[in-house]
Amino acid sequence: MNSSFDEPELLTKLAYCIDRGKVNSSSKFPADLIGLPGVEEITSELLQKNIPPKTILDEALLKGMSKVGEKFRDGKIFIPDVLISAKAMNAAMDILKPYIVKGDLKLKGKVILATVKGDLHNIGKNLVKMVLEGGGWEVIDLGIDVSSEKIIDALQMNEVKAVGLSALLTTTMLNMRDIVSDIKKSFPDLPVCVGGAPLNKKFADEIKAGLYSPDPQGFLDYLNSNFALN
Ligand code: B12
Repeated sequence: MNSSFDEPELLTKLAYCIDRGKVNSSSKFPADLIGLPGVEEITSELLQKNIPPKTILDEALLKGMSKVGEKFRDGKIFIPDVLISAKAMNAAMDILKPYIVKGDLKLKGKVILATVKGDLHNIGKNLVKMVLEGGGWEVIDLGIDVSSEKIIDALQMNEVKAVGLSALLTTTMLNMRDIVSDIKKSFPDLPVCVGGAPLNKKFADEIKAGLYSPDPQGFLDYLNSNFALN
């Protein structure tokens, strides 16, 4: 479907579709956009017009997702809204994937995420993953119930800018303490960001994590402002 808009207008529309979670013209959601082109059509049209994938990523997809992250942080939208936008973002990234594989489009860097040993809660960690990926970062998701050894193995195999750890139980907060300490023994300068409902800055300072954010956006902002963007 060719919507015959010019490039800046298409980029703005694409950012809006990410923000609203509009995947394609057949999507039944959002109701007020039924029948209109979504991220799939607009991303393809921009590529057909020879707009560089990096422009599409920076000027539309990341702008749209950053709005989503900020609204979620400010309590203006809720988990289902983030999931819907993440679905739209993934649809666009699927179209851009061949350019990433070819090396035409570089992501900002790699981050490891894990829910700590003993803890099976992954909803919060998955939201962090979506927001970071939506922000242009490559996430190595080690999953739930993750040991220090698994994280250190992954760190040895990948050049990573930071690690994010999640814990939802007061009991597994203690495991988080050990994991942070193990990571810091092998990688003293690596930023480790901790999060999860029972945590606070005081605890993060006590376990010498270095970084605490109550929400995904805080971690994304940290990464974006501390590591050179390509
Ligand atoms: C869903 C849930 C489960 C599901 C998990 C399913 C899944 N796939 O995740 C299941 C049923 C498996 C479960 C099991 C248990 N649960 Co449970 N669970 C919950 C529940 C209802 C919601 C948690 C959740 O997903 N919240 C939504 C997410 C989005 O919030 P979040 O994780 O905090 O993440 C946000 C931020 O904290 C932050 N964040 C999170 N991680 C990170 C990481 C970084 C790096 C950053 C920057 C930010 C960040 O970003 C997110 C978005 O803002 C909570 C109660 C509640 N209302 O919170 C209890 C709760 C966490 N569970 C609890 C308990 C006790 C258990 C069990 C021990 C129950 C039992 N007796 O078996 C088991 C433990 C299993 C285990 N070993 O982990 C207690 C914990 C009490 C405590 N203080 O320790 C709670 C608080 C319920 C209660 N009130 O008693 N649980």
